Amino acid sequence: MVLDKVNSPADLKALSEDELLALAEELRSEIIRVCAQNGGHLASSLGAVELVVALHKVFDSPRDRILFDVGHQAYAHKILTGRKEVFHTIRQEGGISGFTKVSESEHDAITVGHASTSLANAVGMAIARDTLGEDYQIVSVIGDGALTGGMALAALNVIGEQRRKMLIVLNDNEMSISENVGALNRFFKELQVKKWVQDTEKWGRGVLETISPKLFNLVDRAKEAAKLVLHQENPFYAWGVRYVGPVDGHNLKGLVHLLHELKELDGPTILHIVTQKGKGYTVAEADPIYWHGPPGFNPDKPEKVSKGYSWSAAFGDAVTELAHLEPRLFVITPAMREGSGLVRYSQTHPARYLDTGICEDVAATAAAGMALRGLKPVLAIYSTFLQRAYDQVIHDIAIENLDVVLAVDRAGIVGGDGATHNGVFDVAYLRTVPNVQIAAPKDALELRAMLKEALRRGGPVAIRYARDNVERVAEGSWPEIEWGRWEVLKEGSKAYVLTFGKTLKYALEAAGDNPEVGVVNARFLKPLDRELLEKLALEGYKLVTVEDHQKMGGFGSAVLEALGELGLKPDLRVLGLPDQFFDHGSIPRMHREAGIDAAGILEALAQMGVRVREVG
Ligand code: TPP
Repeated sequence: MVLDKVNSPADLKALSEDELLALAEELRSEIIRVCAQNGGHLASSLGAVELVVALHKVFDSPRDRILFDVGHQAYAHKILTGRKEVFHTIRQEGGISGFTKVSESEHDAITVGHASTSLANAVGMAIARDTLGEDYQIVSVIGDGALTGGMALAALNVIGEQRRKMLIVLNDNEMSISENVGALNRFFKELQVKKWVQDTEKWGRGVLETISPKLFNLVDRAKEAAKLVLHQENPFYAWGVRYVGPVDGHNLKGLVHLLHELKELDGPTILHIVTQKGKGYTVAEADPIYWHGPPGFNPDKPEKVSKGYSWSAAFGDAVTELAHLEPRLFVITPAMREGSGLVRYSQTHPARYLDTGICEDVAATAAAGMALRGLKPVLAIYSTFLQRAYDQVIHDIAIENLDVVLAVDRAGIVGGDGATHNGVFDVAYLRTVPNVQIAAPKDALELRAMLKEALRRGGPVAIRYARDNVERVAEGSWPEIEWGRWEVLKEGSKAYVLTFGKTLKYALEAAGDNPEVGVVNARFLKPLDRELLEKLALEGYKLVTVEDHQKMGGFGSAVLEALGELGLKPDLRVLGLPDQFFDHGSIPRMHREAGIDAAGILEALAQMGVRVREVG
């Protein structure tokens, strides 16, 4: 095995071209083996193997900085940079991260997980390098999906003006998680076609057919489109960035030679490589959407597995039905059709569906524009990615109290993706914004009731739910809900646990059949049910608030503020996530550590003198 000889990029530099080819195949096998075991970003990492090998052959990491946008395609980079022995722990409790992480390795240039940050980081690094009089190269690897992000495009504007030495490798596989979208993406396709048409003319049809019949079919199909661009300027030229490509990103020897050529060029250069997502693994090539980030699988017999009925699916089913009842409903996703449960919706209501690309800010402000002109937009967005659209929520949506529903998915600690993806800030950052209301359903029926009522009432409403499964409900179920009212799920004689969403199950578990402990489904986080809160406090109940969210600024804080305004001081404990980041790992372990699980609730109750069963 060539890989046995490689423990660092320096070892790789000593290999012959043929050994490099063997190494690439061995890396593929290792990535497949470990993803089969742990799950992970399989297809993206398989597509980038040759690129990673070529970069480490030509550049000198960690002196040269190699930045991976999103950082999910860097598995080969991890294996090659001293993490071979621990690669099998990727995304696991105590193991290495699924993304690049500065504190994990000197070879990881940026800590990342959200898309479109690498170019701004790269220009910042180039400025630092030049200001400090240092000399090294900065290479940013960015996918065509990540390049749809406004941050990346705005950074190009700075890069083109600054004209500092850097290399941007555009890894174009025509896929984001789903098919990539946007005008720039169409242009990249046209560039590819243009190149192939030129090659056809140069080499003749026969040669190209034997090289790549698939590409050739595409040329035939897209010749019309090609005519449009053959005589047009390349847009990167206008940006002041040198453009090279498109070239085959799986031709390892070719890549090595080309990168050597580009390595010392001054100013910014874009190398456009064309790759296939899932390369080298038949199922992943055929269905790169499923194999973008599959759970574990049998590598000898890879099959799709059902992950169960998720909150996202429940949301997707609800909006698909609701759109039949509400003709002004319009659903927006920033590049998360699959993750947000919107495949069926997008097929059923294609005219009332928009994928903005990885551009949460545009998604939020487009929702505002739709609401200003009479639509009822629902923006389906992960809690962690909504962070990218905070100003848009305030400035474009909330000030004019526009009718925009935010369907906030993946709320709480998410597990394998780690600190960059935990949805643990949204209650805090949303509840400070005037006009924004926040609800959190306990089940799919409540989700439906909240969605319907949010659309009826208008104004900005965030409905938050976890990365979890939920019980499926019958089509056509549209129960009513009393807006702003909490629900007492269990009466207690001495104490009440106030919580919502995922942690309700912990509260019910802790309460069990203990007559002293009651449980409230605090399903409205803003406004709170002040009437019930006041009643419980006045009647002398001890209170415990629980949330899978930062303690600071969250639900417990809101309860304390309300009690403070009412001049009430019940015996109260606030349970939530402490002032720290949680890395990837086991959700129950992190909930235990934070003390927000059943045992944590029992501990808090015991401290307040409530009789509870043995705390284990
Ligand atoms: N929004 C942000 C800000 N960050 C994210 N990581 C995502 C959404 C979710 N996401 C992760 S990877 C990805 C998306 C949308 C697609 C990236 O596509 P591309 O950059 O082309 O890389 P590929 O996986 O195709 O190699």
